Amino acid sequence: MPVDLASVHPSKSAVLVIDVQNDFVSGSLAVRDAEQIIDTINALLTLPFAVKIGTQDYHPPNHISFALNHTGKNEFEIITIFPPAELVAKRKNEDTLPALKPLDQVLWPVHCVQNTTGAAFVDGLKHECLEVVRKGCDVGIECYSAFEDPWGLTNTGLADKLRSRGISDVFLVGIAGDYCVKFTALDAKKHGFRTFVIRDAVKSVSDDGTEWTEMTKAGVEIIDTAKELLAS
Ligand code: VGL
Ligand code: ZN
Repeated sequence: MPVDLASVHPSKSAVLVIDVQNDFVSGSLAVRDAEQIIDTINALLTLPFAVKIGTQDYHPPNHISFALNHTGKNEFEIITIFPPAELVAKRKNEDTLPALKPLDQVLWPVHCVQNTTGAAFVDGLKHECLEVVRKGCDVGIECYSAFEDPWGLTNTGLADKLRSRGISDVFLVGIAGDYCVKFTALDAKKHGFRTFVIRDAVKSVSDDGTEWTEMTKAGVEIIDTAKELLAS
């Protein structure tokens, strides 16, 4: 069903440009054809969104998601990770809360290391207008979502930032559709934002397309092409 864009107000809308960084476009974790969405994203950034955010995956060199940091493990193998005890202990009323479950973690090539070119926005992206939000900065925590880690132990402040600026609707574009875009969209919805993902401004690692079904089921609205917004 086509999305009713007449109900969208730019003054209450934010665009979230997810992880358009060198390593995901031409570097160690390059997503196929990712360079093809840059012009579309730049065109969207000319629209009068009240808030324009650019997220960066931003890992320390010893990050838990890097295969290199796990002796005897290969890239793309899956391991089980546990919530870091020192962060769990800091939870308010920890003794009354349900235990946090271990999670599967894909082991990635080293990517988006803090203060490296790989972590920088790609040159072609018109990023001067973007407010930067960084995630994955803690050694022991993977954080695909630009809002918070999967255990809710750390958060980037993005939800509060958007709320304090009167944002009700968010539009997501970027990389990777099946990781950071998907998890950010699901969290945006969970936080109560009307959430749109612009399909032709997203590239995924896998091409099975399951992320689109998953997002739709969660109430995320998919806009097939940026042209629908650029023309409205
Ligand atoms: C991402 C894999 C590892 C992403 C981040 O930005 O989608 N994917 N870290
Ligand atoms: Zn990462």
